[in-house]
Amino acid sequence: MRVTAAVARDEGQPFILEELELDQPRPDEVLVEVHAVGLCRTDIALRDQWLPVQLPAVLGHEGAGVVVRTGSDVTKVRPGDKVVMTFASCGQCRYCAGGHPAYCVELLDRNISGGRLDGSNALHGDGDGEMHGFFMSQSSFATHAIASERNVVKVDDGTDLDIAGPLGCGIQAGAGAVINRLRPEAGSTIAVFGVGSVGMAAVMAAQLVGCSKIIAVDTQPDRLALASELGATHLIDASRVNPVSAIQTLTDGGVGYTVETTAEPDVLRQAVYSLAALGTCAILGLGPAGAELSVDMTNLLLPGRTVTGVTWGDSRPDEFLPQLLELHGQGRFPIDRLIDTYSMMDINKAVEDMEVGKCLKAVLKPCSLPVRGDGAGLGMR
Ligand code: CXF
Ligand code: ZN
Repeated sequence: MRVTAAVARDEGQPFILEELELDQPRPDEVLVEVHAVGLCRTDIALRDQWLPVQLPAVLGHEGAGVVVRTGSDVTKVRPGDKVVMTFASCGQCRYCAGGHPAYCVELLDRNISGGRLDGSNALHGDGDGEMHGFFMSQSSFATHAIASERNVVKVDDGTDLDIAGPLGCGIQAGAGAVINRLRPEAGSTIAVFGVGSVGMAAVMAAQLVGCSKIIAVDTQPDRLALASELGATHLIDASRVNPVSAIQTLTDGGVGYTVETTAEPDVLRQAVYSLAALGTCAILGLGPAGAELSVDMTNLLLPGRTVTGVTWGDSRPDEFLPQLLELHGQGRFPIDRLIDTYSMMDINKAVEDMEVGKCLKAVLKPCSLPVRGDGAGLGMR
């Protein structure tokens, strides 16, 4: 079928809206009409080749929509069901079997290669137009997407699809790092470095689990102000003060937990050095290739501090995403406060707004290209 998709053709270049051909779902796959899709920093980082995803590609991995058709083996969903698309995993390795699919042994191959494991793609350009079109088992910067049964999460009929997509990646990552992995005890202290959408989800989760001091660290005053409304008890503007000393003063020597969302090596270092003895720092972001962290073995590590990477909130999405939606429905997890909506036509504006911090989380509404010819002059193919 014909679909309209935002294509990443060249490193660092704007996305281009194009008409492409989408295959029918395979037996274990699902065809989804995409109603809305979040823009994640990883989409931008991969377009810019921080990891070698193959281009041209249709990115997008926070899709929410309605099932149109299912492959013959699919039992989890039916046509008409609302779904959120999330990360892919094999379901069989020891990590998947142990309830940690975000650490699947095939995680990078299934999510970052751009295509299916067998090298095939669900999307194709016209003629010999090669297209990598199964990114994170969805390629959802498009009017329609093919996903695997395993990475669609069925959500309630009443779910607002315009805000649900980011649960598939960024929101799940921030909230899950706290709720599923760090598991701070009620009354404990936590600092969140970088309150973009992922950090904001971590702040909301820290409030949900009863942290007594929730310290938001950022360089943008408007983000800090929102973090305060969403649960942060203390705010640190890292452009004005040294966050490590400020945190040590606020907490009598360091926090029990830190969440690092910026993927900047210097900020990660601050997040590690802000920990009290026995504290744990969770690293969430995709950093520059080859970036390293060096820490003092004796003074920092021997007193029991832990530094750990947390992908997709170490979550089991079929359970965790509906739980987060339930909390949202109760007004206890207001992710709508993080979101600005754009037409897919304006994807490059959304990228720019997110990069300069004008918007925390852009959600794109897919649209079809104007009838061939009308796009002339709009910079579209
Ligand atoms: C990232 C997490 C780190 C590995 C690449 C994907 N998550 C999605 O945005
Ligand atoms: Zn993401």
